[in-house]
Amino acid sequence: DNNGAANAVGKEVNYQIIGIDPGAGIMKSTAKAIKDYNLSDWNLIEGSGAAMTATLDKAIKNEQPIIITGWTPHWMFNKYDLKYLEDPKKSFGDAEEIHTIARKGLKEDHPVAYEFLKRFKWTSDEMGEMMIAIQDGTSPEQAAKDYAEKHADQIDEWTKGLTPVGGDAFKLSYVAWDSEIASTNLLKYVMENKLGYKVNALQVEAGPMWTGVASGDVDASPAAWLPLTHADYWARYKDQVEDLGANMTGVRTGLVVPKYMTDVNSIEDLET
Ligand code: PBE
Repeated sequence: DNNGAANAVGKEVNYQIIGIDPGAGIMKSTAKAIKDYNLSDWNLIEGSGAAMTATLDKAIKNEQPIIITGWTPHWMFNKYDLKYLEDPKKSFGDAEEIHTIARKGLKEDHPVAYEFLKRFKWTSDEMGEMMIAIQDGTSPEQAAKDYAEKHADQIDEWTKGLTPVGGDAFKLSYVAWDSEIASTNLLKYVMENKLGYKVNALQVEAGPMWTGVASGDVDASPAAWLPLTHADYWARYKDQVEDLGANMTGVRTGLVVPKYMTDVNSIEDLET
């Protein structure tokens, strides 16, 4: 629709949507939203998760309008008053989950790790505890230790009856998205301190995260957002990986703005 508010907001933010790394699924979903909602005047800006949150922080300090690609769980929703723009055309899907994926043959080669990774499942609030601690300056390693100590019962459930191994090497891959920094560091902590593994957590881009597991170079990753966000990667690699199931349900991606942008409530409002 052609309302004045939408034209105003486009001008105010220079028709820019502040994105993250180009391999992220949310960048593909945003490109789809730009088509679905006829936002041909708009540009999706590439960057990184860290650059996006730095730009957001600056805008909020100056109470300026800004549109970002956002997702939950994320500490930014605790730190700032933000809202998702409604997405009536479902460009960002719904009922999204985070899955753990493993290389073929993991069950035979590392049955203890395999069973642990299958059991690993937590909530968005739980991940939020770790994410906020890291954002407040705790190192990811220390945040994982603190989480594991505070949630000892949960860690016991994940590791119950599993006999620790004697220093086997294990490779995890993840992307430097704040949510995945938290999950990967927790897995590394538990596998090293409760299950006797020596874990190498490789920080990579989204494409290599999938190809690493598909080729067998990497043992597993807790960072597959399905069914929509990583739909392209899943379509390409589903026969070369094993899906160990959801480690978190009820996650979400979309376009996000500060709540003080009261004139903009739906992606439809961005149409010029
Ligand atoms: N994210 C966070 C990722 C998955 C995790 C939503 C930024 C993405 O691929 O878009």
